[in-house]
Amino acid sequence: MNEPFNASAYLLDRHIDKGDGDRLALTGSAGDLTYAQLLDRVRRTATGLRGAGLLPEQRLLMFMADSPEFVTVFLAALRIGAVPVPVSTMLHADGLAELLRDSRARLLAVTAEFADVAVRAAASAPELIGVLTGEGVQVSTALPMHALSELARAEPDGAPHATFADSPAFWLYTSGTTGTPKAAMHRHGSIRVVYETYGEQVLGIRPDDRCLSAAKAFFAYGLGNTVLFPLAAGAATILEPAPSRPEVLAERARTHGATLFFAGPTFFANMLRAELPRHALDGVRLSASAGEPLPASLYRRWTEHFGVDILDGIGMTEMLHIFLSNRQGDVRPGTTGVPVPGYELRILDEEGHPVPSGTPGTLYVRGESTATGYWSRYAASRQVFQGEWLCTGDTYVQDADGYYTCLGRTGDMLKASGIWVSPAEVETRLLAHPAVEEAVVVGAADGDGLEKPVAYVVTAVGAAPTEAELIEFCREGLPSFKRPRRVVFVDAMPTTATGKVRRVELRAHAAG
Ligand code: 3SK
Repeated sequence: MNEPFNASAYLLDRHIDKGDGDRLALTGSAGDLTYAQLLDRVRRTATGLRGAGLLPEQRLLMFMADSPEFVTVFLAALRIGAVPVPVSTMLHADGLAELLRDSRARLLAVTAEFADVAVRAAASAPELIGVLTGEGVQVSTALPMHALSELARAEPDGAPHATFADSPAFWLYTSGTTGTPKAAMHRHGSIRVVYETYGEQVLGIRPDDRCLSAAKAFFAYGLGNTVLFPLAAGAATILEPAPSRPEVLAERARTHGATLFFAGPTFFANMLRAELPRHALDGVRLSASAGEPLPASLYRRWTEHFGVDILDGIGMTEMLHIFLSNRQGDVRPGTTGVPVPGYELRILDEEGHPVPSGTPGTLYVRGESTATGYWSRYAASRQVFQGEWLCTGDTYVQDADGYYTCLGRTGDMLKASGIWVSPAEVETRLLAHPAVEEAVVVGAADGDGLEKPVAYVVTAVGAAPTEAELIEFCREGLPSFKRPRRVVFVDAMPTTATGKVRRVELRAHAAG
């Protein structure tokens, strides 16, 4: 039902109405804000955004570090019915300009770290009418500039704009690992959906929690962890504007009392590599992983070292957050667990028929947090949003107990000797070798033009395995046809802006 609903009021005013205004909402290096203080800032900034010319449903691009300014701008835009669009702070000026033009944004908000790039991009965005600047921004542009600190001195606005649960709320750009960026459009109501499903029923988030995320808030994963879940629960979020590094986050966790810690597999691996002390995350009651499958070996090493459990899950920007996850007390390492309550999954073969358990196929999901489509991308929307179902493009298999395991992107599967080979299976075997730190397997044509597995390997510090040794190790632990025919040693894997391995690049190299 499309009932009146404003997500900003849901995340803030609701707590004040319950008498929780004095509870801590934001903490971190920029200081603390209670719910009442944050709401006051948001209401003033809402007035300021209107004054800067932003109307309901118009876009405001956010090129901002995780900070009180980020949270304030995001919530103030939602409050007036406008559409905040947080984008990756790793973009260069050309990429940012492309998103400004694609979204037809009217305003661009920027924090000091990214101001140079932002003003260069703003010059190539003809529909922009102003730039909102965070603390310490020195640069200037031909456009009107509005300091966020000034906007926050405007008169507090009255009631939130009369949006509905189905009103456009915010957009998040996604490009997968190959394609051009597309904005997934989310509804106000989806924020409540992801909180009541994954937030409450999987994380079990409580008002006394403090959330810390290595994934930044411009990613869907980070936005949920850093803004949506903690504020929906009346809990606190720990904001870290600096790039995520293991030592920095461990220190932040200690000084600000993190109880929930969110990251992706690569970051968990980096934390182990950083040789942090065992007690570094003592106050953390639970961790969550997403972005790519968490190998069982990494899960075991991390949980043994830090003594904190990790719930591995999978989400998509198009679904806003995680819809398949392991559960506390029931983690099956190496699997992605079972559907989050509120979501339905099915695995289909190439003809669109459901496959029996044990047979791989493409994973589809349906749930109430699905984006309404991609902005201005009709063909791509029709491919991905198929009625109520969304095609994830991931190959999954469900075991007899109902647990789901990722076998890679549908396009990542390869055939060797005419039989499907899951790169993940070969990678898991390679990772079991003590000299292997990271492994990625792709398909490449051999001398006969037949596809065979090729492994890319980052070796453990001080180890120097030979190619023959690793191939033999795989032959011993796998059906022989699955063994890599070549092993290429690399210093680091090529990754996308969101830290996912660029398999497409490795495939091109292997073919090369
Ligand atoms: O990559 C994921 O697993 C993910 C998780 C939550 C939200 C968004 C994404 C892409």
